[in-house]
Amino acid sequence: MAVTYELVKTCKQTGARAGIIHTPNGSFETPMFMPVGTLATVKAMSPEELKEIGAGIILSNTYHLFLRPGHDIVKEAGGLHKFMNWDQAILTDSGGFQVFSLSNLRKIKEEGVEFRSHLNGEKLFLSPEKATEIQNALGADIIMAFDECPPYPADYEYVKDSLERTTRWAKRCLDAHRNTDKQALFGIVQGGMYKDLRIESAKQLVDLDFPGYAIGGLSVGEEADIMYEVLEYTTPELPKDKARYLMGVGAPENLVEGVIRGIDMFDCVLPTRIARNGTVFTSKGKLVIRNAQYARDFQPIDSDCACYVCRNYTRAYIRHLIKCNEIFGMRLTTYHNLYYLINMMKQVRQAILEDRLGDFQKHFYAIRQ
Ligand code: PRF
Ligand code: ZN
Repeated sequence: MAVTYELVKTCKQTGARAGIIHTPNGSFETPMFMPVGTLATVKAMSPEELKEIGAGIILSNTYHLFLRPGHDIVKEAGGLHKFMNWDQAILTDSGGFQVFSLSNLRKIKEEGVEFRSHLNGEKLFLSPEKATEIQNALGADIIMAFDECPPYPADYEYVKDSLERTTRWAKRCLDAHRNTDKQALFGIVQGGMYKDLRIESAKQLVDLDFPGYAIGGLSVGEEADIMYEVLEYTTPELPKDKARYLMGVGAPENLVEGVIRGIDMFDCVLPTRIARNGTVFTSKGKLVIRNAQYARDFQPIDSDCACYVCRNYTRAYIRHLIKCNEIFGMRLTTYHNLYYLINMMKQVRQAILEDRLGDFQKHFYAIRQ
């Protein structure tokens, strides 16, 4: 198998999992947050910096690389790892979600999705076969099935039809996959916020025996408690010896709650996106560095953070750079936010190993303002 999940420990306080995921481009410890490199770059970060902060895997996007520069060019370069000079693991999302969130005028048919490029309006088509072919050309270690992420809210009948189509599409992705020894294809559980539909979706995908499973269709505008509830009844349906990935979730408290409900991997543009407009994570909660109150604040972003940025730069300086739209300001805030999440996950993993994630969770909320 191209990718295997090794379960190392289950926390006695919470049931959370500590593991290791082995891929052809190295192993990484879980739970893990994956930085997003949509266009074959994690905005403002070099591969060397990503390694320095402990990112063992990054995520990239089929939809974007299909539009620009085209998967043929990435393939000609020797694949995505070589193209972007990243020698550790990569996961590509299938485009299933981006087609719905970014493109215009999409038409969903059994065959696939017709849509117009968000860049130039060009008429394009993605199907399970096409999304798999593109991901085979890009060569990521983990690739995703082509799915439909229904909007929220959506009525029961719509979500039921949608998840059943997503299962048929998942089967077509498996049949189209040409590189099973080097790339693991993960299935994506859908089913909206309906318990029986989530369970139906999970059972259908587990029957297809994917090497790993994602939970899609969450963090689409629902309350956090609803997301937690969906996780509570969905993860028990998934095999214990395979990785579970919660797609598009990246707020610190959502990561802690997701891990407690059995999730191993997360990704989200949130830490990098908010960093570029000057919002940073700290152990006491989010801080908007643009605010006037930091103009003469010569402390680091987070005095509990050991990152390069917090060891060398002040809030006042970073605020100045961000206010002036200086590139270096965005590099510093991005570096800190990614370090913060990856380091938080390391602490979560250590707490799992020592059967005290419940205590960690209490302390995590207690110090937030
Ligand atoms: N499907 C895919 N990618 C995704 C999602 C999904 O449902 C989400 C939902 N939050 C984020 N990214 N393929
Ligand atoms: Zn820091």
